[in-house]
Amino acid sequence: MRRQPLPLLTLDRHRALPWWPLVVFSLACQPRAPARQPETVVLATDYAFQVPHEIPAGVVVFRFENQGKVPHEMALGQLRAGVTADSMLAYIAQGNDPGDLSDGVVGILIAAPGKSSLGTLSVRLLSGRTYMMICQFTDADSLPPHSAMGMQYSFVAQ
Ligand SMILES: [Cu+2]
Repeated sequence: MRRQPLPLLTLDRHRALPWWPLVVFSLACQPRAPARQPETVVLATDYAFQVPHEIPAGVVVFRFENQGKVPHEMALGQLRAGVTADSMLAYIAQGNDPGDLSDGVVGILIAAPGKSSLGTLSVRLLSGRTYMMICQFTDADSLPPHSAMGMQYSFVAQ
């Protein structure tokens, strides 16, 4: 016994499938451009960071603007769970390696004087975790790093 083709697949003059469902389906399946994340702007001055008061957990896109007269960096690190910014600073002040209390550097942005960083830093911040940003640049070998002159900032992602 020979099978008859399924009626839906039969294309002839009398049973032509309408074309518009295919167009609607193909338009619905088009890849969409990802939603653009708003940027969180971190300002650098000589010698401090200006950061929004609250930084939410989740994906955050940082942009770094240098309003100072010397180059600055924003090196962002994630502290180990349970480590506070104060305990980290005390640990560093004792001459210890900050890497001992950190999960690592999340990323670094650099900006020339009066300029914005050429790129942005997209980070997935974990809720309740503490992050520190520092600038380790120095203006001269005889001077301390900018972090010791005030360029350090910590926040807890909410
Ligand atoms: Cu700096």
